[in-house]
Amino acid sequence: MAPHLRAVIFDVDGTLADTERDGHRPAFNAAFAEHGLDVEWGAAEYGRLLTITGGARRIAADLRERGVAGDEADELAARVHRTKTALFTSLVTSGAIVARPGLPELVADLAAGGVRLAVATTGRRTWVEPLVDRLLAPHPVEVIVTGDDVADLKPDPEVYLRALAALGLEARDALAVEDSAVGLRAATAAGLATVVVTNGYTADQDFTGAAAVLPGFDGPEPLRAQRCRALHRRWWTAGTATSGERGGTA
Ligand code: XBP
Ligand code: MG
Repeated sequence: MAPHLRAVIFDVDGTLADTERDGHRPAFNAAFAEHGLDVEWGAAEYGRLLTITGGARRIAADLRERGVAGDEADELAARVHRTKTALFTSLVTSGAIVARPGLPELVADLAAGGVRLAVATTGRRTWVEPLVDRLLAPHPVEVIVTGDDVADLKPDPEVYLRALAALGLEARDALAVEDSAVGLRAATAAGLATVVVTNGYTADQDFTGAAAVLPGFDGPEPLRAQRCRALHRRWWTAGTATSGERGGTA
């Protein structure tokens, strides 16, 4: 039987909004300063650090690189990350973070077509909930799974598996939307067809296995509900194709 698209599960950072370079990064830097640390992540350096998912893990890895011992790095990272989370939450509630162009139209179209909405992110619930509310309201987001809810962060599939379980759906019933190779790996490992919408940090990454790789939601062929359905169906019906053939730029 042909697959039927019942839900779209969105990643948050880089997908719903371009949060990383001018949102999370300055919040991390301000937190370092508040804790008296002489650390400032530049835009290019931050891009490299993004392969380490989860803010606390990212800070700890950088502190270890700078010679801070293992346990001490983890404890200091946890404290700095609490400050960063508070700062970034204030940024979110100030309304400074806006949706990527075309996202509101896609979400409205999905909701109008009866496609359920969910979120699967590495970020912390404290800021994820108000951000999702600001960017996706008035459309109901039934399920939000965050970095607080999982034992293992992306590229582990746990966040997507939990989202599917909470929706009561199989992987075949849903489509993931991601911006990064790490996110694609997580969604693919959960068995999901995945559309990648790239951004400045991720455009050159390897997206083999994606249902499509797009530079944005808008463009000559904007991503809307009908195209999501077509890409989802094609990915599943090309089930015997190699992951390379499933990728591409449709
Ligand atoms: C992106 C991440 C997060 C953010 C920072 O997650 O890896 O760590 O960079 O947020 P996704 P936190 O793309 O899955 O949304 O500081 O709250 O971790
Ligand atoms: Mg992302």
